[in-house]
Amino acid sequence: MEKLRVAIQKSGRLSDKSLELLKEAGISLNNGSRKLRSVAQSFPLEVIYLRDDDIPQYVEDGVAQIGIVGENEYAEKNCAVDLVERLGYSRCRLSIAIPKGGSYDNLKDLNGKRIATSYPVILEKYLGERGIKSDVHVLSGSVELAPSIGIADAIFDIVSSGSTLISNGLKEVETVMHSEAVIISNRNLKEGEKALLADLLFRIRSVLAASNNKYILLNAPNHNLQKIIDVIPGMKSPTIMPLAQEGWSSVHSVLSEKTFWAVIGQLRELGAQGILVIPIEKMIV
Ligand code: PRT
Ligand code: ZN
Repeated sequence: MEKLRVAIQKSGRLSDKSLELLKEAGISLNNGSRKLRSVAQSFPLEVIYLRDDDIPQYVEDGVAQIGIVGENEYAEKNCAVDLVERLGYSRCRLSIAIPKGGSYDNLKDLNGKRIATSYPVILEKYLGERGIKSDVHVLSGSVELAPSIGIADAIFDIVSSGSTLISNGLKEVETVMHSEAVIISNRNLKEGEKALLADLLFRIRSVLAASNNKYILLNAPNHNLQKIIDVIPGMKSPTIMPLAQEGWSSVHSVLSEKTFWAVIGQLRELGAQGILVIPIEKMIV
């Protein structure tokens, strides 16, 4: 019988959330503590644990049919794999930074400059497309130290909060790409593997949709009912039920996390009362 092999980072910023996602998709693994490999009980799937740098190549080679990596590793390794889903966690950006006292107007200022990075492929593509010729130095770690020890004029690295840059006396001057965890897939899956991947993606999308949405219940004065419905359209349209009290209705709907606070504000202005917001466990879209 076909089985999906999924490559996940062994230990690092992607590991816990990736395992958590599989768990929420109903896939429980037989050994809680991470080893080299674990087998799922309720789904024909096994997980292999690797360094994130190695995952794109293993997926291209078909050692694993799919993998979860940062989009930056997917872009840097430039392997022949497909990006099949964005997962929304481990978000960061990849930026160029220079010493904070340095002057900077635009990318042309980087012509002829030495830039230290662990992501030469992404950087050279970005500079090349814009006609900039810099001297790219590849370092495997501690890139942020390069300017202060005199081996580079600028760096290109991952930024999240920005505090690493600040504590190394650097300032961000260009954001080159945004990254988040993504699922990548081998391009030559067998029919059975494709079907398993489709099933897994269906589950994962239900988990993601649920975490991006909330269930909302509220009491609306009938004279503003249409305006309130316009603010919260819901998945198809909201459910409306009359309240025992004359002139009022109960409205049930689904709200996106992104617009949540803005919508709540509008609902209150329209006279909505008794607003309840409830997490959704799974959302089948
Ligand atoms: O051992 P292995 O090779 O598997 O792990 P790794 O050390 O290469 O990767 P890891 O676990 O550090 O990161 C895995 C992935 O998480 C990265 O490829 C990114 O896609 C994503 N990610 C998200 C980050 C960060 N946020 C992050 N902040 N990866 C690294 N950082 C580092 C960054 O290198 C810099 O030194 O954190 C520092 C910057 O953070 P701020 O908050 O100070 O700006
Ligand atoms: Zn790595």
